[in-house]
Amino acid sequence: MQYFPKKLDPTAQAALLGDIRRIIGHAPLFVPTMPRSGTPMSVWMTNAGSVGWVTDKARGYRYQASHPETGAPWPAIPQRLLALWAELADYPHLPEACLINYYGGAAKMGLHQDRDEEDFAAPVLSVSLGDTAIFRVGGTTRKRPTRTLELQSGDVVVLGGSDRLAYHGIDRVLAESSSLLEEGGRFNLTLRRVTKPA
Ligand code: MD3
Ligand code: FE
Repeated sequence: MQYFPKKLDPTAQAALLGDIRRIIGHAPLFVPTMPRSGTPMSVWMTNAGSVGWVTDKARGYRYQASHPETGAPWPAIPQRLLALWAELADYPHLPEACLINYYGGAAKMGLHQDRDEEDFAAPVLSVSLGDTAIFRVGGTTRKRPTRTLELQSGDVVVLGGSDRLAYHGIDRVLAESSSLLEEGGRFNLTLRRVTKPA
């Protein structure tokens, strides 16, 4: 895990936020639901890229090429995120999905692994915008000890190598810790390679 605190300055954060708002204008945030139970997650989501990560009661976790509610293809991944990937990912192929998570008031994300991708050789690159999150990361089994890290607006984390399959989650988001989002809350963007390159 490589941590790049304040990798994006306030000007770059505002520019990226503009990209995200434009994406949400075309691909609205939706409420994902858990496989089988149908319990709604507290985080709202959308995606950019050739495929996006979605989940619902009937079909579970998966990547698909279209928005689950509008049926439209996802918008393209913003150039400034592709540039960040080229700079930091140390991986010779493009990312295919940019999952956009929005955390309002009490949203959180339980401890989990990201394992719906075919290619674990590619890292996951995360960018945080808005209020500070308490991020928890452990080892590759649930039993391993975990530690917490505050992710602030503009921070970038690259999860590669043996950490690619580390358990991780968001315990909570600290209200009013950033003024980037007028409505408050936090966006997290994760860039992912989904398919194995030919
Ligand atoms: C550690 N998102 O979307 S980003 C997710 O802040 C997710 O929204 C969190 O976990 C968020 O799946 C955490 C940081 C992150 C992303 C991927 C990882 C940490 C990771 C993959 C492996 C290990
Ligand atoms: Fe994750």
